[in-house]
Amino acid sequence: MARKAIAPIAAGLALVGAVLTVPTASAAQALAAPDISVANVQAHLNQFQTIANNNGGNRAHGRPGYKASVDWVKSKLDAAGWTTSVKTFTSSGATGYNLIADWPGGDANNVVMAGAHLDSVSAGPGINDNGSGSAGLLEVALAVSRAQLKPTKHLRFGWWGAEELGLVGSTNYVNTLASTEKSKIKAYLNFDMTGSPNPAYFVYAASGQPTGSAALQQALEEHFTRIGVPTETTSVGGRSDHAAFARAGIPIGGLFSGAEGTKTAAQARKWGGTANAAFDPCYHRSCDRTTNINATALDRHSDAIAYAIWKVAGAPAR
Ligand code: DPN
Ligand code: ZN
Repeated sequence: MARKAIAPIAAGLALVGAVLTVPTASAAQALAAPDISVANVQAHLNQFQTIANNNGGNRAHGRPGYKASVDWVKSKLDAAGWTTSVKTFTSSGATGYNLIADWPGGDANNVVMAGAHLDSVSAGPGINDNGSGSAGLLEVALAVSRAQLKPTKHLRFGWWGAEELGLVGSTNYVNTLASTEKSKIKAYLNFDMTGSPNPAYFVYAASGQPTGSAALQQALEEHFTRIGVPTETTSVGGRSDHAAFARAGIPIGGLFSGAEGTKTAAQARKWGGTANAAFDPCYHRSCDRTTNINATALDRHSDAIAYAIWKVAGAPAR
């Protein structure tokens, strides 16, 4: 979304609903989360780039490149056996679209959601922001299908519209859900920017969020720990689509490889890359193209998404 600050989430909601149980470490050892193919994720990014190229250079809300992105992701999910629906809303005089996908099965009263915004800014194709999170989540959805996963909990993924106009799609989704449906959602994981060219490895801080969850933070950190990549926590506040879920009292977590912020010397020592330079110098610019992706960061983040989803949804060991 835009870089403008968003009204802080009411502090009074702190910790409401933040109780969440996930399997213990020993159960995690038996996790059979797949290694997500970064080549497949990159192929999805190439598709987003092509869609932008064919539609005036962007995939922005209200522009044809956004709807084309929705149609393409939906077709992949439908072919893989997900149950999809497109929910419309209106923003700035244009129709917006959220794409919702349910994996059949699991406890319908115990829903684990994950989401990524699918729209770009109008200035460019939005490949890192947020083709990266959208493509990673799509490839994890396809991996769920390949595994014919039978998780304990019900899995639902969302690709949000009009995030860049002020978190409009995700807010519309949460605010139009019946309260009984809202109360079934036990976790929301957000993936907004996961392939930054000068990457960070940030996990949303449980303590920095109104309903940040230590269990979700840990599930998101665990893959990085196993591959020996240090993470830092970050307080993303209300800057992405988790915000509406947090306001509704739903435990949230997420991953973030950095935007306009500057990498410190200490961060460059532990993560490589360039100190005193932006994590993503093409943030919200026309140069946010497929060339604006660090493949190693994209790979690690996509694997971490799969790991966390397998773990939080209670996927059985093979
Ligand atoms: N979607 C971008 C933004 O809201 O400015 C990137 C971002 C995501 C920034 C998550 C902070 C946290
Ligand atoms: Zn974004």
